Amino acid sequence: MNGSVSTSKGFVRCWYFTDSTSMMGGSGFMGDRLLPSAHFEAIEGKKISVHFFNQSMMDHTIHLHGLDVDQRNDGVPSTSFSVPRMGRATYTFIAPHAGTYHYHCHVDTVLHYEMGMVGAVIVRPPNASTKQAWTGGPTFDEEVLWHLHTMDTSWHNETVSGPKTARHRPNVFLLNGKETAGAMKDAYSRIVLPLGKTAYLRLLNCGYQWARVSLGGVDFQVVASDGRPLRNFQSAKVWELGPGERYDLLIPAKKKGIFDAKVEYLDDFSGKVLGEAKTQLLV
Ligand SMILES: [Cu+2]
Repeated sequence: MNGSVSTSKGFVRCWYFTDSTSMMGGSGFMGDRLLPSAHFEAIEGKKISVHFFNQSMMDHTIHLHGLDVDQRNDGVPSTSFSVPRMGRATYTFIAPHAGTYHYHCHVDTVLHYEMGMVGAVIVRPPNASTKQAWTGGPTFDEEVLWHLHTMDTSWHNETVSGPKTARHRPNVFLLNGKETAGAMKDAYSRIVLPLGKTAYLRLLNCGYQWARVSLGGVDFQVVASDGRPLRNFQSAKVWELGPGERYDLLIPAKKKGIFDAKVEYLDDFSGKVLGEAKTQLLV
Protein backbone atom coordinates (compact mmCIF):
# COMPACT_ATOMS: atom_id res chain seq x y z
CA MET A 1 0.00 0.00 0.00
CA ASN A 2 1.02 3.59 -0.34
CA GLY A 3 0.26 6.45 2.00
CA SER A 4 1.66 9.35 3.97
CA VAL A 5 2.83 9.51 7.55
CA SER A 6 2.87 12.70 9.57
CA THR A 7 6.32 13.62 10.93
CA SER A 8 8.09 16.69 12.33
CA LYS A 9 9.35 17.21 8.77
CA GLY A 10 5.83 17.19 7.33
CA PHE A 11 3.97 14.41 5.59
CA VAL A 12 6.26 11.73 4.22
CA ARG A 13 5.19 9.31 1.51
CA CYS A 14 5.68 5.67 2.46
CA TRP A 15 4.93 2.18 1.17
CA TYR A 16 3.91 -0.58 3.53
CA PHE A 17 2.46 -4.06 3.96
CA THR A 18 -0.91 -4.41 5.70
CA ASP A 19 -2.56 -7.46 7.24
CA SER A 20 -5.91 -8.06 5.57
CA THR A 21 -6.75 -10.70 8.19
CA SER A 22 -6.41 -8.28 11.11
CA MET A 23 -9.33 -6.97 13.12
CA MET A 24 -8.37 -3.52 11.93
CA GLY A 25 -9.43 -4.39 8.40
CA GLY A 26 -6.11 -3.94 6.70
CA SER A 27 -4.59 -1.15 8.73
CA GLY A 28 -0.97 -1.20 9.83
CA PHE A 29 0.30 -3.11 12.84
CA MET A 30 -0.29 -1.46 16.21
CA GLY A 31 -3.72 -0.19 15.46
CA ASP A 32 -3.47 3.29 14.12
CA ARG A 33 -0.28 3.49 12.10
CA LEU A 34 1.04 2.67 8.65
CA LEU A 35 4.59 2.11 9.89
CA PRO A 36 5.88 -0.35 10.86
CA SER A 37 4.32 -2.70 8.31
CA ALA A 38 2.08 -5.41 9.77
CA HIS A 39 3.93 -8.02 11.80
CA PHE A 40 2.93 -11.65 11.78
CA GLU A 41 3.34 -14.64 14.03
CA ALA A 42 4.21 -18.27 13.40
CA ILE A 43 4.68 -21.39 15.52
CA GLU A 44 7.97 -23.27 15.58
CA GLY A 45 7.90 -26.40 13.42
CA LYS A 46 4.59 -25.49 11.75
CA LYS A 47 4.21 -24.84 8.05
CA ILE A 48 3.28 -21.21 7.40
CA SER A 49 1.74 -19.79 4.23
CA VAL A 50 1.84 -16.05 3.64
CA HIS A 51 -0.58 -14.95 0.93
CA PHE A 52 0.63 -11.76 -0.70
CA PHE A 53 -1.64 -9.56 -2.82
CA ASN A 54 0.41 -6.79 -4.39
CA GLN A 55 -2.13 -4.00 -4.46
CA SER A 56 0.27 -1.45 -5.94
CA MET A 57 1.59 -0.25 -9.28
CA MET A 58 5.09 -1.73 -8.81
CA ASP A 59 6.71 -5.14 -8.44
CA HIS A 60 7.40 -6.26 -4.88
CA THR A 61 8.37 -9.42 -2.96
CA ILE A 62 8.50 -10.70 0.59
CA HIS A 63 11.95 -11.77 1.75
CA LEU A 64 11.79 -13.73 5.02
CA HIS A 65 15.02 -12.59 6.63
CA GLY A 66 16.61 -15.21 8.88
CA LEU A 67 13.84 -17.79 8.47
CA ASP A 68 15.95 -20.30 6.48
CA VAL A 69 13.44 -20.66 3.64
CA ASP A 70 14.13 -22.49 0.36
CA GLN A 71 15.06 -20.72 -2.87
CA ARG A 72 11.54 -20.44 -4.25
CA ASN A 73 10.31 -18.70 -1.12
CA ASP A 74 13.31 -16.41 -0.64
CA GLY A 75 11.74 -13.33 -2.24
CA VAL A 76 14.91 -12.25 -4.06
CA PRO A 77 13.69 -11.43 -7.59
CA SER A 78 16.83 -12.62 -9.43
CA THR A 79 16.84 -16.07 -7.82
CA SER A 80 13.16 -16.53 -6.89
CA PHE A 81 10.49 -14.37 -8.56
CA SER A 82 8.90 -10.98 -8.17
CA VAL A 83 5.21 -10.34 -7.74
CA PRO A 84 3.92 -7.96 -10.43
CA ARG A 85 1.51 -5.12 -9.74
CA MET A 86 -1.91 -6.42 -8.75
CA GLY A 87 -0.39 -9.93 -8.69
CA ARG A 88 -0.68 -12.61 -6.01
CA ALA A 89 1.81 -15.10 -4.56
CA THR A 90 2.04 -17.48 -1.63
CA TYR A 91 5.25 -17.87 0.34
CA THR A 92 5.54 -21.08 2.35
CA PHE A 93 8.07 -22.04 5.01
CA ILE A 94 8.46 -24.01 8.21
CA ALA A 95 9.19 -21.70 11.14
CA PRO A 96 12.68 -22.83 12.21
CA HIS A 97 13.01 -21.78 15.84
CA ALA A 98 11.08 -19.58 18.26
CA GLY A 99 12.43 -16.05 18.17
CA THR A 100 12.31 -12.61 16.56
CA TYR A 101 12.68 -12.43 12.78
CA HIS A 102 12.23 -9.94 10.01
CA TYR A 103 10.75 -9.62 6.55
CA HIS A 104 11.08 -7.01 3.85
CA CYS A 105 10.55 -6.40 0.16
CA HIS A 106 13.61 -7.31 -1.92
CA VAL A 107 12.83 -5.34 -5.10
CA ASP A 108 15.14 -2.31 -5.43
CA THR A 109 15.78 -3.14 -1.80
CA VAL A 110 17.61 0.00 -0.78
CA LEU A 111 14.59 2.17 -1.58
CA HIS A 112 11.67 -0.19 -0.86
CA TYR A 113 13.16 -0.96 2.57
CA GLU A 114 13.51 2.73 3.37
CA MET A 115 9.97 3.42 2.22
CA GLY A 116 8.61 1.13 4.94
CA MET A 117 8.19 -2.32 3.39
CA VAL A 118 9.67 -3.91 6.51
CA GLY A 119 8.18 -5.76 9.44
CA ALA A 120 8.71 -8.28 12.21
CA VAL A 121 7.97 -11.99 12.37
CA ILE A 122 7.55 -13.51 15.82
CA VAL A 123 7.94 -17.28 16.03
CA ARG A 124 6.33 -18.83 19.12
CA PRO A 125 7.48 -22.10 20.71
CA PRO A 126 5.71 -25.33 19.63
CA ASN A 127 3.19 -25.02 22.51
CA ALA A 128 2.28 -21.54 21.14
CA SER A 129 3.05 -19.92 24.51
CA THR A 130 3.04 -16.12 24.52
CA LYS A 131 4.76 -16.10 27.91
CA GLN A 132 7.90 -18.08 27.10
CA ALA A 133 10.57 -17.12 24.55
CA TRP A 134 11.36 -20.66 23.40
CA THR A 135 11.08 -24.22 24.75
CA GLY A 136 13.15 -24.25 27.94
CA GLY A 137 13.81 -20.51 27.54
CA PRO A 138 13.00 -17.59 29.82
CA THR A 139 9.40 -16.80 30.77
CA PHE A 140 7.94 -13.31 31.00
CA ASP A 141 4.80 -11.40 31.94
CA GLU A 142 4.74 -8.62 29.35
CA GLU A 143 5.94 -8.56 25.76
CA VAL A 144 6.95 -5.45 23.81
CA LEU A 145 8.17 -5.11 20.24
CA TRP A 146 10.37 -2.17 19.29
CA HIS A 147 10.71 -1.57 15.61
CA LEU A 148 13.64 0.85 15.13
CA HIS A 149 13.66 2.92 11.98
CA THR A 150 15.06 6.16 10.59
CA MET A 151 14.07 8.13 7.49
CA ASP A 152 15.89 10.37 5.09
CA THR A 153 12.78 12.20 3.95
CA SER A 154 14.43 13.30 0.66
CA TRP A 155 14.42 9.63 -0.40
CA HIS A 156 10.65 9.47 -0.09
CA ASN A 157 10.11 11.56 -3.21
CA GLU A 158 11.84 8.91 -5.35
CA THR A 159 10.32 5.89 -7.06
CA VAL A 160 13.58 4.17 -7.92
CA SER A 161 17.00 4.25 -6.24
CA GLY A 162 19.72 6.25 -8.02
CA PRO A 163 22.09 9.16 -7.50
CA LYS A 164 19.62 10.87 -5.14
CA THR A 165 19.70 7.87 -2.81
CA ALA A 166 23.48 7.45 -2.82
CA ARG A 167 23.73 8.86 0.72
CA HIS A 168 21.35 8.25 3.60
CA ARG A 169 21.13 11.30 5.86
CA PRO A 170 18.38 10.54 8.38
CA ASN A 171 16.27 13.44 9.61
CA VAL A 172 13.38 11.48 11.19
CA PHE A 173 14.10 9.08 14.06
CA LEU A 174 11.40 6.56 14.88
CA LEU A 175 10.38 4.04 17.48
CA ASN A 176 7.48 1.89 16.29
CA GLY A 177 6.84 4.45 13.58
CA LYS A 178 6.63 7.41 15.98
CA GLU A 179 9.02 10.20 16.89
CA THR A 180 9.63 11.06 20.56
CA ALA A 181 6.46 13.18 20.98
CA GLY A 182 4.34 10.22 19.87
CA ALA A 183 6.46 7.42 21.32
CA MET A 184 6.36 8.95 24.85
CA LYS A 185 2.63 8.26 25.07
CA ASP A 186 2.43 5.26 22.77
CA ALA A 187 0.92 2.21 24.48
CA TYR A 188 2.84 -0.11 22.13
CA SER A 189 6.24 1.48 22.87
CA ARG A 190 6.02 2.29 26.60
CA ILE A 191 6.98 -0.57 28.89
CA VAL A 192 4.64 -0.76 31.87
CA LEU A 193 5.63 -3.39 34.37
CA PRO A 194 4.41 -4.18 37.91
CA LEU A 195 7.20 -4.54 40.45
CA GLY A 196 8.57 -8.10 40.46
CA LYS A 197 7.34 -8.87 36.95
CA THR A 198 9.44 -9.35 33.82
CA ALA A 199 9.16 -7.88 30.33
CA TYR A 200 10.43 -9.38 27.11
CA LEU A 201 11.55 -6.69 24.67
CA ARG A 202 12.03 -7.70 21.04
CA LEU A 203 14.28 -5.29 19.16
CA LEU A 204 14.36 -5.12 15.38
CA ASN A 205 16.60 -2.53 13.75
CA CYS A 206 15.16 -1.52 10.37
CA GLY A 207 17.17 1.70 10.20
CA TYR A 208 20.24 2.25 8.04
CA GLN A 209 22.19 3.26 11.15
CA TRP A 210 23.40 1.51 14.27
CA ALA A 211 20.89 1.84 17.09
CA ARG A 212 21.79 2.14 20.79
CA VAL A 213 19.06 1.12 23.22
CA SER A 214 18.98 2.02 26.92
CA LEU A 215 16.32 1.97 29.63
CA GLY A 216 17.33 4.85 31.91
CA GLY A 217 20.01 2.84 33.72
CA VAL A 218 17.82 -0.21 34.34
CA ASP A 219 19.68 -3.53 34.01
CA PHE A 220 18.50 -6.08 31.48
CA GLN A 221 19.69 -9.37 30.06
CA VAL A 222 20.33 -9.98 26.40
CA VAL A 223 19.07 -13.51 25.77
CA ALA A 224 18.71 -14.02 22.00
CA SER A 225 20.13 -12.73 18.76
CA ASP A 226 18.65 -13.00 15.26
CA GLY A 227 16.09 -15.62 16.31
CA ARG A 228 18.48 -17.86 18.24
CA PRO A 229 19.17 -18.12 21.99
CA LEU A 230 22.53 -16.85 23.20
CA ARG A 231 24.64 -19.55 24.82
CA ASN A 232 25.36 -17.17 27.70
CA PHE A 233 22.89 -14.44 28.57
CA GLN A 234 24.59 -11.09 28.87
CA SER A 235 23.78 -8.43 31.49
CA ALA A 236 23.81 -4.86 30.20
CA LYS A 237 22.36 -1.36 30.61
CA VAL A 238 23.04 -0.33 27.01
CA TRP A 239 22.87 -2.40 23.83
CA GLU A 240 23.77 -1.61 20.23
CA LEU A 241 22.40 -3.34 17.18
CA GLY A 242 23.31 -2.94 13.53
CA PRO A 243 20.90 -2.59 10.59
CA GLY A 244 18.77 -5.72 10.13
CA GLU A 245 19.77 -7.20 13.51
CA ARG A 246 17.39 -8.45 16.18
CA TYR A 247 18.08 -8.87 19.88
CA ASP A 248 15.70 -9.98 22.62
CA LEU A 249 16.02 -8.46 26.09
CA LEU A 250 14.66 -9.70 29.40
CA ILE A 251 13.81 -6.83 31.76
CA PRO A 252 13.07 -7.67 35.41
CA ALA A 253 11.25 -4.90 37.31
CA LYS A 254 13.35 -4.69 40.47
CA LYS A 255 12.85 -1.03 41.41
CA LYS A 256 9.87 1.30 41.22
CA GLY A 257 10.20 4.41 39.10
CA ILE A 258 9.75 6.11 35.76
CA PHE A 259 12.79 5.52 33.59
CA ASP A 260 13.80 7.23 30.35
CA ALA A 261 13.94 4.54 27.71
CA LYS A 262 15.39 5.54 24.38
CA VAL A 263 16.98 4.53 21.15
CA GLU A 264 19.82 6.63 19.77
CA TYR A 265 20.76 6.32 16.12
CA LEU A 266 24.49 6.48 15.43
CA ASP A 267 26.53 7.51 12.44
CA ASP A 268 27.94 4.25 11.06
CA PHE A 269 31.47 5.63 10.75
CA SER A 270 31.96 8.16 13.55
CA GLY A 271 29.55 6.69 16.12
CA LYS A 272 28.13 10.21 16.66
CA VAL A 273 24.49 10.36 17.79
CA LEU A 274 22.44 11.58 14.83
CA GLY A 275 19.06 11.55 16.57
CA GLU A 276 16.93 9.66 19.05
CA ALA A 277 13.44 8.48 19.88
CA LYS A 278 12.38 8.33 23.52
CA THR A 279 9.71 6.60 25.52
CA GLN A 280 9.34 5.39 29.13
CA LEU A 281 9.74 2.33 31.29
CA LEU A 282 7.25 2.52 34.17
CA VAL A 283 7.53 0.20 37.13
CU1 LIG B 1 8.87 -3.52 -2.85
